[in-house]
Amino acid sequence: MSKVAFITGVTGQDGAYLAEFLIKKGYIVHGLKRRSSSLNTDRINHLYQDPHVKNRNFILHYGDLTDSLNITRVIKEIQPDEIYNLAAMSHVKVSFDTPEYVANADGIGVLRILEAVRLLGLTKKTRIYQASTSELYGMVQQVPQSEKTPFYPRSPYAVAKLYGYWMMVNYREAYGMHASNGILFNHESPIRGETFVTRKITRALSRIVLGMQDTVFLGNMSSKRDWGHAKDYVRAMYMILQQDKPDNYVIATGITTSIRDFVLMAGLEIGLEIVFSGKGIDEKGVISSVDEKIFNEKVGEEKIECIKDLIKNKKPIVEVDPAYFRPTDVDLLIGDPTKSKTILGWTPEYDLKGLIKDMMQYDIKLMKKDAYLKDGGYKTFNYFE
Ligand code: NDP
Ligand code: GDR
Repeated sequence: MSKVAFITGVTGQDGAYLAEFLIKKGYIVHGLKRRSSSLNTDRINHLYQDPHVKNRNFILHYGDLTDSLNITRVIKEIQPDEIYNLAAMSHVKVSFDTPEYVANADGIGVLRILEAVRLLGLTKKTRIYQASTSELYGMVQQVPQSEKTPFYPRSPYAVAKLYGYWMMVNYREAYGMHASNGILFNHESPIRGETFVTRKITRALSRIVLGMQDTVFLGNMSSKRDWGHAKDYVRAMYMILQQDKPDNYVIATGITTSIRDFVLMAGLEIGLEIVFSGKGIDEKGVISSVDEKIFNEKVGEEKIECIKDLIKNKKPIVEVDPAYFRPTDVDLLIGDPTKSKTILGWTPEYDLKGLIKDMMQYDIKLMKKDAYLKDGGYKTFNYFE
């Protein structure tokens, strides 16, 4: 008999990778998707199965984490062996604009799932994974951060996630439920949301070298993140639910890098050397040189003259816009993954260089497609914030 998994947030970055991973493992995967005025299933279209096909192993349900009746009904119908609660309004900056909604979806949403499982009498059958986050550490109390580091959340998003974290612990202790928290540090990929900083950078650099955009505006470039690849991190989620006992696990690489250095590394990936000068909101990044061999191989020699012009004119390609500053930011995150390494046996396959290579390759190709459409007189999607 195949195991049955229920993934909330299946249309998101992690949901898409996890659904693919579990289907390959032989699971029947059910996913919760929100109704939206335009299709929002881009990341999972390759997994889609026509509802008229018999014995489907990927099934979508309409729903929303803010609707208890919906969540309870869907769980009743599915009777899942495993629930992965990945749904959330996951953008930290946006959570300052929509704090009440975030408390409802990201915080109370977790309670709705736990209560549904309890009320339906599934506490012994259903294991639950909660997408907890390194944002819980906020103003960090220890470096590096482990499962024992005290939390100090710094955004409405992180405060809502803190509620969800402790609800998981409480239901585990109160009702003996197999309820686990993965405290995941930032993880990215070619299908990362376009407004998170890594993807914003890889997309913008790709557009700049193809002559489709002049500048990328960023916020706080000095903050540091412990970045991994989402493919490695969804594997950790699965491993957490295969343990006999529920627990909390930090998933991280143990290496931290500033946003500024991410820009430099993304540039080097396609042969560009970028240098920064100036301080605060006057900081700017320009291309100082190009490795033609790498550039021609990764982008294409037809664009080399434009790059030479950018170098000659010293035209800034990176600038600061305070609109992207947060009322309170998280300056430094670096995880200690010792527990997940020793107990789960989890180790990441990608390092940051490999992650950036994957993202740049994807975005160069994507933007070349856009440029081609534009040149042919066709409309392209608007991807801007
Ligand atoms: P995304 O933003 O890519 O995906 C979020 C998913 O949640 C989308 O499918 C979205 O649907 C769905 N969603 C949002 N609000 C609701 C709601 N009210 N009801 C139902 N579904 C909803 O996030 P990621 O894939 O990057 O992250 C997955 C989870 O892991 C999130 O909970 C995030 O907070 C957490 N996390 C992420 C980390 C990261 O670095 N990526 C690190 C640590 C934790 P739609 O497509 O319709 O918008
Ligand atoms: P984060 O990711 O807040 O860590 O949350 P994000 O990529 O948004 O920001 C990382 C850091 O970069 C700085 N920054 C910018 N951020 C954005 N989005 N846009 C910019 O232009 C920009 N310039 C600088 C930010 O200030 C911040 O310091 C992600 C989400 O996936 C959460 O859901 C998840 O819980 C955490 O990672 C772990």
